[in-house]
Amino acid sequence: MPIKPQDLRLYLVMGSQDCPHHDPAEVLRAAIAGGITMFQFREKHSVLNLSETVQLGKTLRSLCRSHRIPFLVNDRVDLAMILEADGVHLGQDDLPVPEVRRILPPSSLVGVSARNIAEAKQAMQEGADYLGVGPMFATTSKPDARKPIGPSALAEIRQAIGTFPIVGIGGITCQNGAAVFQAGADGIAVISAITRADSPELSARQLREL
Ligand code: TZP
Ligand code: MG
Repeated sequence: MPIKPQDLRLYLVMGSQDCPHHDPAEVLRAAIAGGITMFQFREKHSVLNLSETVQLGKTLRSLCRSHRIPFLVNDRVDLAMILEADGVHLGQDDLPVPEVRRILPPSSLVGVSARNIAEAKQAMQEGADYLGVGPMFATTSKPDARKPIGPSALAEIRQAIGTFPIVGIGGITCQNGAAVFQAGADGIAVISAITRADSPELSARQLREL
């Protein structure tokens, strides 16, 4: 089943490392109440061991399932299979899309990170369902993030690839998110704007209004 571009509108990316103030399941529950449209489980540089990761993944997976929110896993195709995820999100250094497609169920969604037109076109040719383009702005959630490319780079990618689904990511907030939509994104992906907010629900609601 192809992705519905409206599912990208407000995409929460999160792992336990992103939730210093609240329990991750509570953050996800609040974010769903606030109107997120898609979720990615991204356990990175976390203190959880693998069995704790699976346990947390199952909890988050079941919350998404009961609210019909697509649940994707970052990088880890094995974890995606264990959790019966709706798909995976792959970076440029992760497994190649065609190989991943061979082992995931046929209807799985595969997202790919792209920073420029060449990476975007390659991901499309290899069969990605959507592109994550960024970092839009400076981010503190990804220690190894490259230099921000800004909404103008997303606009150039949009120009080059037509209507293919794109979500912008990196440093997006209520204040700067509108610029990402204006550049042609179908949606915005955020970590800290929701996970580190005093009220993740209110923050999700405000981001949805963009
Ligand atoms: N990929 C590019 S930037 C980023 C990821 C996972 C981090 C986004 O986090 P935040 O807190 O929304 O800047
Ligand atoms: Mg990755």
